[in-house]
Amino acid sequence: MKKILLTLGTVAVIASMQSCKMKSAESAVQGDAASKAYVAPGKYDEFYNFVSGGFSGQVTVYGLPSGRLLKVIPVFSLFPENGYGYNEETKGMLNTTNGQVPWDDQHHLELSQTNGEQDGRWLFANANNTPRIARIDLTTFKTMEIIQIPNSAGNHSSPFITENTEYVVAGTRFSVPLGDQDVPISTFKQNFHSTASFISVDKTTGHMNIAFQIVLPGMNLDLSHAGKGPSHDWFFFSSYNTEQAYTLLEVNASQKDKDYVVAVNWKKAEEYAKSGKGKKVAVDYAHNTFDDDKQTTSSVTEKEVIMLDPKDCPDMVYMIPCPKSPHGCDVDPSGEFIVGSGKLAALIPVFSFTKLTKAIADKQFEGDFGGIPIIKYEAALHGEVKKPGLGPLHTEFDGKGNAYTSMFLSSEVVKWRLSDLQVLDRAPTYYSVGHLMVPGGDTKKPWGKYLVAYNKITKDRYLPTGPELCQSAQLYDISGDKMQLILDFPTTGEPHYAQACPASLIKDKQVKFFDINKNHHEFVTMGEKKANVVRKGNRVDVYMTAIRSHLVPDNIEGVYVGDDVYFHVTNLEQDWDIPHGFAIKNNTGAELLIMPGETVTLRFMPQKQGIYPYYCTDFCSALHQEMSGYMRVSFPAQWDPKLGIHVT
Ligand code: RUQ
Ligand code: CUA
Repeated sequence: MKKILLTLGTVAVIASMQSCKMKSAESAVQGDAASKAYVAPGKYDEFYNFVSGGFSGQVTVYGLPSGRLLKVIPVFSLFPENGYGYNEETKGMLNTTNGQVPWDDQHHLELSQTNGEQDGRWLFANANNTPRIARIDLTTFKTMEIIQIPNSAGNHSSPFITENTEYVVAGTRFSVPLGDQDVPISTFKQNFHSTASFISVDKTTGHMNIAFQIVLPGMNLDLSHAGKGPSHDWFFFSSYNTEQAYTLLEVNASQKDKDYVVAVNWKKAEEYAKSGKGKKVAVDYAHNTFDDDKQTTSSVTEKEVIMLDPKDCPDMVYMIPCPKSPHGCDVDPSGEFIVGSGKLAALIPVFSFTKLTKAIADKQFEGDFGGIPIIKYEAALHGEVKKPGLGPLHTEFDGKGNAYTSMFLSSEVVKWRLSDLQVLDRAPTYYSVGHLMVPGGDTKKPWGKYLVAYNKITKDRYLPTGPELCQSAQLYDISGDKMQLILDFPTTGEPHYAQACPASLIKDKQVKFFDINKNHHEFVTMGEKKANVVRKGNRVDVYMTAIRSHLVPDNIEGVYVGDDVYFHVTNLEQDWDIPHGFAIKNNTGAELLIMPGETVTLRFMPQKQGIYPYYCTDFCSALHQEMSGYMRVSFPAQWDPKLGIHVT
């Protein structure tokens, strides 16, 4: 009971702190801020900033330092703007073993790395709710692959990656029984487990595969990061609810003074998996891949996973005590320091990898958790950052020996030094900051110039928009000793983690259009002369072309109510930034947006007779308004399979 009172007291203090800050919000911005964030019209931003969309399920791309929104990349949610998840080619991307799941909660992003540095090839994104990981290609900004994670729920500590993108990981936030068993919830301790899945990434194609899953006791794995340099072989996960509560978590999962950072030696795990130490377990999970050549998603159900039990695999997993319900789990650029941010703790513990390995060698253990050795707290500890602020969540690094931690409760970013753990500076955020991001700030080579705070609450920062106000990002210049707030910009959905890299890593690799000669779509139309309407039973395939400023064919007759019509529209353009759109009246799905050289399919089942206009939706030329056609749908009509005709 005492604990609850303490918490309420803290909240009251914070509430009053926040109201003070609202008054000083303006004075926090100095005179030269505008010029620092100013990117003149026609000029490029210095960084791409990829921001998670939270409950929008998508990923957004901003320029930094301007904060200009450049693109929404559809990933886990349907996107009527370009037909993602609606059209025949991409609807398989959202396939799961529970059918098409058209939404998710997208929290964390990781750019692919080579030797611990960003390489600008792929962006990985997690889905929390129906556990999945997506891979986005950064030459097209398209989602190319989504893999479902079995034996998991609340896929939160994901998709963090190793230094050479050997693996992306997926850790379970909501422990569940393995194999979706039907058991009483009260048997949590015996039957519920968390798992850490290691998904291998092919070096050339980026293709993902679940290499193995490590079975861990029931608890909530929260966040993670891979080691680097000396700690290359390791992965670190924060955990909470090691009380193993299954009800009233707010109180019951905050009982212990310390939870754990789970240290996994993934190199060892890899060896165990290869040498047959794991169990092959039957599972079902969807694996969806977009085939560039056929321009279509292939979706398969995978049937097996290798599971490793720490009991059979010595020296693979250790627990490091960490105060108190840690959230962020961040590794500094040298790979020596592991920062656990206990969201209910009044300090920030920093662990030393050197000490950790020594503690393991010297067997400095204090019991076990579910059979996994617990390393003595002091034995692995580099030191504690004292009085950093309230509610530490996430830490990023600038590559100059400094760390930046977000403080959710006291609404501030705190800069501190890794070597002596001294607090150097603090800057208010408006308000309740969640994640932080320094470009490259979780890699070996942070770019260090800016820091972005992604805030949960905006209150008085923008023009009000009804009951829900936008979430927001705030950009700080961190090139000097003191952090300087230079810009606010609103975000889409709820931003969690983000990544940013220099524009030069990506901008010159952009695909400008797809080579029409390499289009091997099953229903491609190679030139207007090939445009055609083909009937098979009640299925009608329209082979259509689009080029400025007409659609071919533009008159279609002989379609009947009850027909199943597929418009396969090939954009014949071979020029940058000339997509054509396609929509037909009363179509119940979304439009198509067809990139130059691409073929995309809209399925339409007319319910009533009449004339259905269709048109290009993207203003593509001066004669865009002329880019349209008519389809006549006749009634009544029933396909007589014996006669092979429609009968009235
Ligand atoms: S979690 S702040 Cu996924 Cu920290 Cu969002
Ligand atoms: Cu094509 Cu408008």
